[in-house]
Amino acid sequence: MKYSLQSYLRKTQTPPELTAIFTALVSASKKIQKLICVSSLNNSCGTTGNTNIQGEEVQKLDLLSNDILKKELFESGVVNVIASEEDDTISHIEPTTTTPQYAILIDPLDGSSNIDVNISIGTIFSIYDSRKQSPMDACLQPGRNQIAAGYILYGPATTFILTIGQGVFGFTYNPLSNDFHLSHDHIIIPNEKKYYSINEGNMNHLLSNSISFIEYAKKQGLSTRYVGSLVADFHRNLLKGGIYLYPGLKEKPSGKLRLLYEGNPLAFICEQAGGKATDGHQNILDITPTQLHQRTPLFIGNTSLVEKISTY
Ligand code: P6P
Repeated sequence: MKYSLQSYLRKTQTPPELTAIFTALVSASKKIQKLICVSSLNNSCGTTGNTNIQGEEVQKLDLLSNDILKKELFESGVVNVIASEEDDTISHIEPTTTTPQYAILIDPLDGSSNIDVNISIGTIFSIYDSRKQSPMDACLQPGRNQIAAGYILYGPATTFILTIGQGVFGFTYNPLSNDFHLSHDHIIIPNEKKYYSINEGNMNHLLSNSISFIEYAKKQGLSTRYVGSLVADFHRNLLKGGIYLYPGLKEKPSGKLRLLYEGNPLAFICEQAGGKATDGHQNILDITPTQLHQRTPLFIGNTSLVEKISTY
């Protein structure tokens, strides 16, 4: 049996506080995965009838996942502040010990509109040191300051992708051992570019640079793949080569995706795998956030494809 996530963290001498956070995320992901598998059987799928601060319909599993993640992370004893897509503002506790404290930013269940149609969805997380700032300022750091980041993809397999700044590694859940085992040792985005991912239904709302890029991508023979779950589209392009685009639109110049818990963690992962992420002008990781839920255009994947956008 390949390294478990825990044994891999020990082998790489991951700091014990980070190991505690990953242990909490593993525990939460096992619970979330089980809920997803039976959601259509126990009425936990569908919407709550409410909309969140994003103005999006809240799926029941969004809230259940959010609650599970926050409970596990705060119980780790090393997290003092959490920002979530599902919460209007931060949740924080006064540190009870002198051990390093961390801020975690999460998209509890990205792509949750796909739950009811059995398409892959995921939890995205971003980790910062929170000892030197107020709880809110700790969450508003540029992506470059991330200590670690990753996502758990709930698909045909449940895969935990992470980086602590020393490359990107993937661990896949084995129901027989009830544990995650190393399955992707040091992911590097392939030079061959296979896919471009964009909602072409927005064609009439796209700015000229995105339209020009789509034409370029077609001429280059890239295939289009778009499942409506950022984490799934990103993961496929990370492993196979390609680019995901959610650009600014004529009516929404900042686009749809959120900088803090979608753009930054995936940009950190992508850069660690040899790729790049920009907002069309600057590296995502260099943006200094001003608001928890601020949105950003996102172009992420092979460096050559991402930089091509900036030429338009
Ligand atoms: P659209 C899901 O709500 C999400 O945030 C991403 O996971 C996904 O890529 C995108 O929105 C889909 O948005 O406008 O294409 O339906």
